Amino acid sequence: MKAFKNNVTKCRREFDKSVLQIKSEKSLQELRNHYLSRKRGQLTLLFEDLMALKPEQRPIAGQMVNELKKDIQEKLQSLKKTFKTEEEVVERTDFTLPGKVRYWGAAHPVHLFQAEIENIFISMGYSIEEGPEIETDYYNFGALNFPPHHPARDDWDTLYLKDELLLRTHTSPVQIRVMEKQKPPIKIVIPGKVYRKETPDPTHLPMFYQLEGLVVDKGITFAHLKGTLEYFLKTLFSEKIKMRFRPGFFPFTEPSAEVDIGCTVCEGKDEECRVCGGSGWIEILGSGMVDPQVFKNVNIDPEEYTGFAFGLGIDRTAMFAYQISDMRFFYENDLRFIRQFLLK
Ligand code: 2NM
Repeated sequence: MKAFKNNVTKCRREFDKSVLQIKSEKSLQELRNHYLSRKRGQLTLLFEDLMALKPEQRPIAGQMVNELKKDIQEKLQSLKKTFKTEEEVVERTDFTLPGKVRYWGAAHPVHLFQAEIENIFISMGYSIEEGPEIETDYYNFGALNFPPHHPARDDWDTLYLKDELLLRTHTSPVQIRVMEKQKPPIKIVIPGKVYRKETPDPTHLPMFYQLEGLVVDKGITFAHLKGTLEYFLKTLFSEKIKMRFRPGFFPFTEPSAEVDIGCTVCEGKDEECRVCGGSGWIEILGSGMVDPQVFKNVNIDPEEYTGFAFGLGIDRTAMFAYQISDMRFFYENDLRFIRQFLLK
């Protein structure tokens, strides 16, 4: 009886050990056969040994073997279940379904275009300057020679915050700040957000991007302005682009000129062109020679120094360059739109 008991314990120990090695349904089946096979299974052998015991010992011995058998069956059953669930998961995965698409971010087209413009000016020796978007009335208007009741100061165009504070309507206040601090020669471009009280439509936004430039040195003439802007526009658009200078007016430059380029869409051939309105020309830049009064405001002697300045809307110009029909597309944050410009 003692030897029989030892055999049962040994069998249980061996089973407990082998069950830990089971990694597949196949090895599970092999283990089941080894213990529960009717012909040569370990339990069958134990039952055979049991018959060799004295009749009065058999019930207790039988109980021991039955308990072991039950434990082995339960353990094998639960193992089988874990394999089943793994199998079912594999079966339920439909690899023909489209994967989860993760959209990654992209450089914004307006910023890409801004970088393109900046690089042209960097190649000409300009440096990039930035300044605050909240400005005082003086930096946005006064120092730039706007008379006190100039219509641009009207609430209609300018977003006032409180008292003397407003959202800058152009980046020119940065030019004033630089000229106050830095002696000529000055050769800078200033990109940044500007604000105007506008209702959004295909060509107007209450916030847009501008890039302005300023050159101040001894002997700077309108010829420098013209040559610089011609080189800039030909590099940005194409060597073949048509250009024209028209007289214009700004309080801070004298003389002033508007710069047009030949329409990039219809090339002047479509009388009903939606981009140029049939005129064949697109207004692209404002420019001029810095007014002597502006120099006086920042303590630069206009008898010693002259300079030119210019400005353009980055998003507006990007619209022509990329032939986008509505400037609002830039700010709808639709990745399908924004990601198109990655490779340009
Ligand atoms: C423009 C057009 C023409 C300009 C002038 C100045 C300053 F500060 F020197 F007076 N800054 N920017 C200027 C001149 C800007 O943008 C359409």
